[in-house]
Amino acid sequence: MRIEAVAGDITVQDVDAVVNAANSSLLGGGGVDGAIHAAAGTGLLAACRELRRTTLPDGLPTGDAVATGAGRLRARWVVHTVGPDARAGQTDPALLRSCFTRSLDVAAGLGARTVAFPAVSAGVYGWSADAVAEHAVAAVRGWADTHPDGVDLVRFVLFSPRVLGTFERALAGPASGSR
Ligand code: AR6
Repeated sequence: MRIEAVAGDITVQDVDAVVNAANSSLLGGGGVDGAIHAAAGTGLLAACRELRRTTLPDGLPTGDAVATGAGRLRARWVVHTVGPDARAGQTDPALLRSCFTRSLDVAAGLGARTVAFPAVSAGVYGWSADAVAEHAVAAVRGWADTHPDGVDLVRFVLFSPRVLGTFERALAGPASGSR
C-alpha cells in the first residue's frame, strides 16, 4: 500500500472514499465536516439522517466509522468517523487510531482501493497535529501490515503547510515492520 501526504482540500480528491471528521450526530458541523457536506450537497445529509433513523439512532460512537454515498463529490463514498474530543478529556490514542483503522475496514469492505483522510481531531477537537500525524501514520501502517491486499492508496490531505509538515515527518519515520 502506498501512503502519501499532500496539501489541499479533501473535497476535490479523486479517490474512491473520502473520510469525514464528523461528530456523533452525523448531522454536519464545521471544519472539514462542513466542507464535505457543502461540496457533496444535501443528499449527504439525507443519507446521514437515514442512518440515524435506522441503524444508528444514538449516533456514531467515537472511534467508529460508517459509510454513505458521496453525493456530488468525485468520490463514491464518504466514510464518516468520529475522532476523540480532547476538550472533553478524550485523550486516549487508541480512540484516534481506531478512527483510521475502522475507516479503512469500512472503505475496504465496500471495495474502495483509494482512500483520503483529513487530520481527524486536529481541529475543533483539539489534538495537536504532531500527535494526530504520529497516530494516524502508525494506525494506517499497522492496518496495511495485517491487510496486505486491503487498499492501494491512503492519502492524507492536509489543509495547511504546517500540518502537512507534521505528516511528512511522521511518514519519514521507520515503517512499522522495521521497528
Ligand atoms: N480539507 C482538508 N482538511 C480540512 C478541510 C478540507 N476542506 N477543512 C478543514 N480541514 P476539524 P475535528 C482540516 O475541526 O478536529 C466539526 O464541526 C482542519 O484544518 O474539521 O475532528 C465536526 O462536525 C484540521 O486540520 O475536525 C465535529 O463536531 C482537520 O481538518 C468536529 O468539527 C480537522 O479539523 C470535529 O473536529
